[in-house]
Amino acid sequence: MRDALLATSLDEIPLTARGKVRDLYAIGDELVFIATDRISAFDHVLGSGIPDKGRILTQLSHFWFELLADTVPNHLLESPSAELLELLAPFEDQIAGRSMLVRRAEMFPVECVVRGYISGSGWKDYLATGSVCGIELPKGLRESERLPEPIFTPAAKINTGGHDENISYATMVETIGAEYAAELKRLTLAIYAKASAHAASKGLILADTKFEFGLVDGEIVLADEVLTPDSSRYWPASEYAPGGAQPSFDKQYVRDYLESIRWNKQAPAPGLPDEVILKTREKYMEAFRLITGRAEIEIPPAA
Ligand code: PZK
Repeated sequence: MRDALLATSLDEIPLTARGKVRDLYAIGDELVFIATDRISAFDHVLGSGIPDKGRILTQLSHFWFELLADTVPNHLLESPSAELLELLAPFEDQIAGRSMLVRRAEMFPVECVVRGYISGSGWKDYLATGSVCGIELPKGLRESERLPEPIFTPAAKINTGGHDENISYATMVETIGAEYAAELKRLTLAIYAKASAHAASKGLILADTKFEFGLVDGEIVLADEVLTPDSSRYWPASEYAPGGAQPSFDKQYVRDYLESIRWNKQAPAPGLPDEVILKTREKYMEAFRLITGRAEIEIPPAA
């Protein structure tokens, strides 16, 4: 097994943003997303990584961008500049197979969430108010139940580690304007329709997912990572049992382990035993194989 890549460094290329799991570098209007092998659980980045996780998720994002290309334009660079490729060449081992070269976009400050099933923060809000983001739902829904139709539930990005805050569509309109709000909602529901149908054909329920959009030269593009297990809830259809929380497709071994050692969920987060790392890696690969129909990820020779 290869080592997990936990941190990146591209020397003089400036780091623009470091997320829990991904590092973002910028050279002018060209950006380099690098998905590391870091894994988070219970809102903390854990002490161990999952080898190849970043490659698996990046290649899954690329698969979805291509499948969705006739539904929405995206932020992937069609032809990265020679200057960019030359600058990145010395760092092939950190980049190959786990990076996205993307166009700088003016990001909309809204998370575009779509839910086909009631789970997570949606379930919490429903229990408290009977609605999610101001959308009234039928009474008597059970946790994880399929909704009568998919709902668009935007959220405001909260920086500095906080959770995003669900907002009403009216608040989204106040934030970005009625025209952009309507178009992002339309795109989000159209992408979900296509992606959830693909997932269903592979035996997976796409319970919910989150998109980020931006503007490039005045055009709305789908940005960020897309439809990965880090941004989506996938459930095996064969094990679906509404009436409670569904096990996480990818992180259940991790959560079970962390509960078993009774970690108090305060920093520093513990590392993981080899068996948990290996089983979790296999879950990410299983998701990749099911969704893409490919047996293996690509491991570039440089890496
Ligand atoms: C952008 N993030 C989130 C945070 C990451 C990613 N195409 C774009 N143009 C400009 N900015 C962004 C994007 C995209 N996508 C995305 N922040 C800015 C983020 C931390 C680490 F890898």
